Amino acid sequence: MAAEELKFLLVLVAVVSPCFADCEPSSLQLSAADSPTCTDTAQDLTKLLQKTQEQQQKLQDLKSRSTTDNTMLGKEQGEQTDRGRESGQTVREHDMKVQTILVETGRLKELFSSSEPQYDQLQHHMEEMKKLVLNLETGGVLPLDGTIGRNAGGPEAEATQQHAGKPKDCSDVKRQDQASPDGVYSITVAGEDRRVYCDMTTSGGGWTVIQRRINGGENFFRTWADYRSGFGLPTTEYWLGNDLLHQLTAGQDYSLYVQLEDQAGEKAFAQYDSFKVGSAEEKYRLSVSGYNGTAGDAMDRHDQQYFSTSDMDNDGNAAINCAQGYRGGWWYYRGCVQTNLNGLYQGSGNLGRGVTWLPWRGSLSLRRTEMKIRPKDFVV
Ligand SMILES: [Ca+2]
Repeated sequence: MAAEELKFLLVLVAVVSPCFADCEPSSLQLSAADSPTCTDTAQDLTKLLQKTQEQQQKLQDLKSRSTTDNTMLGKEQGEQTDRGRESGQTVREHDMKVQTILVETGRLKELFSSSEPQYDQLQHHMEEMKKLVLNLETGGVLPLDGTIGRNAGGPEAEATQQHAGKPKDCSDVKRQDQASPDGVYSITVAGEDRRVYCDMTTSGGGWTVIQRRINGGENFFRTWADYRSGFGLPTTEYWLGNDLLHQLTAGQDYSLYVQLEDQAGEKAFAQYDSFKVGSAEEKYRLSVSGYNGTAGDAMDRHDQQYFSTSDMDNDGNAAINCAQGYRGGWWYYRGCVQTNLNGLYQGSGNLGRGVTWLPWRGSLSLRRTEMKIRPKDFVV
């Protein structure tokens, strides 16, 4: 703008100079209108003065607008700073909320972990209650859980079992108390406490149930790891676990009792004098012999076989995976099955992959099965 002002002043001087040069000062003062040249010049001068004033006004306007803009800019900057401050404050508030939520989540996790045993206990009691109701409805077909009777007396009743020494199996429980009813008891094997179902009545009692199917509520088509550690509930359907089977039968000679019931409610049994399960390194190899019973000897073909699951094929048949084909975990042999007690629970269906005992009911799936073991030297 300063350059434009300077240019304007130079033009002004250039225009006015001839006027002063051409006109006498007196004539300019007294009768400028008399001189045509000076009159024109005066008019030009007036216009230029007006333009000057206009330019000055414009300059003034621009200055004041600039000031206004600066003021507004300052104000906006101030507002932005405020907003930034507010934004920072909001982020801090969010951070604090997130921290609070994390602390609360941790507390809930802790609470949940500490509640798990109570939850398991409640779940167990619920199963017991369901069973009691079922018993009442069916007129006492299912055996009652002995722990209900024992726990009815409170902690004192539980202590009675413990003070008498920790039982390693159901035969110990029976020895400690001949009046022990059928039901769930705690046993201790290799320092590990486990809850198992004890059959205290069949053929003198003292049987530790290692497998049971009653209603198809439990999935038995499981992995090597599941069969190793065991699964299910002792009150309903379960597999004790291959590690525990090995630990129990490695230290003492055991017998096996297999109880079967078909869809019509017909019953049969198979008893074996000797039953042993090898270690994990031995792929839980089965040794079973000395049959007697009414169901026929289906285990004979499974004797000396390794345990197999769908994810661990030890069946000796290179062409197929028996565990996968027969949907279970078992001591499958080269021809797969003579019995498949851990197969699919199929009710009255017959798909050939069911809970079978071929010498008795062919490939018809059974309704109830129980495998239970007891030391060979147990005196009835
Ligand atoms: Ca195979």
